[in-house]
Amino acid sequence: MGALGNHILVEFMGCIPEIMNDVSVIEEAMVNAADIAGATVINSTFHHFSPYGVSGVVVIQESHLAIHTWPEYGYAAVDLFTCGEMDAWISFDHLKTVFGAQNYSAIEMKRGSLNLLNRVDFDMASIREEAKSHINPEKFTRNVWFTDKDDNQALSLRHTGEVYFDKSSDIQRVKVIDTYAYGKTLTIDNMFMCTETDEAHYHEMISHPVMSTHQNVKNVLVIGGGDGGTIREIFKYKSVEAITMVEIDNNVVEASKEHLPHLAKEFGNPKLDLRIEDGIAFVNNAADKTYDLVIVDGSDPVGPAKGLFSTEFYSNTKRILKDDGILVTQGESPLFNRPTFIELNTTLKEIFGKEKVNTLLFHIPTYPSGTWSFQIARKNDTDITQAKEEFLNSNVDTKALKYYNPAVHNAAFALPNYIREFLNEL
Ligand code: SPD
Repeated sequence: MGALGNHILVEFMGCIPEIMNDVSVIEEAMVNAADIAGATVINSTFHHFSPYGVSGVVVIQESHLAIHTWPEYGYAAVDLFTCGEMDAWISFDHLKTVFGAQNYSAIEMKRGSLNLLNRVDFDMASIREEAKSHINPEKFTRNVWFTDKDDNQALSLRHTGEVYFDKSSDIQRVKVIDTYAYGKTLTIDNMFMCTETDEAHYHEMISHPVMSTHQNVKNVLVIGGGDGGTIREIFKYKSVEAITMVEIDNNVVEASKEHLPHLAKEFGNPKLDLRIEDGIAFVNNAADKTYDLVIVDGSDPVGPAKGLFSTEFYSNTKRILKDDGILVTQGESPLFNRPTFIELNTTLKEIFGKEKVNTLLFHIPTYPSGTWSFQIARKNDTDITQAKEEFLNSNVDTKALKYYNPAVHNAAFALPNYIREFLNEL
């Protein structure tokens, strides 16, 4: 007696870790594995999880192929469930090759043994008639998802599976993917950095509140910011004479120049001194009282950006600011990265003084939780919480901006009670 289906449970071991962490390569390999074995692909759904791992399913008319990967172990658990004539061992061979598996084991089992099943009679004729009206989709639907997550929360964006840029170095992995809802998107180490659609929220809010408060910024230091979005905003002010941008990873600059031209438009500005080197070392060695404004436009506190959250780094930024200088730094999320958010605020208050540090909140849908912050520290007593409308009107066309305006400026410094409470500001 036969069975309805055949199920091969596969352990692929010693696989190439980079491939095990690459949702686009895995999706393509799984769809091709189905295809070359003669299956009809109906749909594919794949998720990448930050920092590691991919899960996905290819639904085929003949059942499904599924995968879960653990890149840190070079391991993939694969299910090849088929019925009919399809030979799933062809899919197996294809995946073994693409994944570079050094080792494998497989258990093959029959599913739906006809020894155990009783066939139920039903009206086949009418079902056949109805079936004629169903046609298989001309092109199967792909669902490839990028997920930025911690242990308890995640944000996923569906993308086309197309990867425009993908370079890894000792520093980090930089990618540009194409998301359906937010356009081209820069990711670093599998975390969202900027999307075409909402990058302006971030870059306008890191720039205009501090630029308009200071009112005469001439010399600027940007640490990080290799995508170019921040300098694009800062160069809107006529007073700016020089920007030194210290970006640790040239791949970020390259990715942006090649694929995100709306961000990269000021890289050719002759007032820009772009240095590809470590921002922390640069700040350590910079001369006292040099800058009107220091902007720390870094990524999250893992990998190379970790040192951008330390006491030593911020003591040095204070030292290199002029007496009326201002520091603005990427402050993480009060909802997603609360310990880092609090620690950074506390560190800055210790260094600059409690009254000279302000938290600015803004909305950005593509960062986990959607609520993000900048911490702003001043050396003098200028009030940053009220927009300087007159100055803004005569310097920037705020109506042409996407997110920032004077009312948004004022509102951004209003903190909800729960945040004031954990920042000890109630
Ligand atoms: N979790 C995302 C934090 C990213 C901060 N940096 C973004 C760089 C934009 N220039």
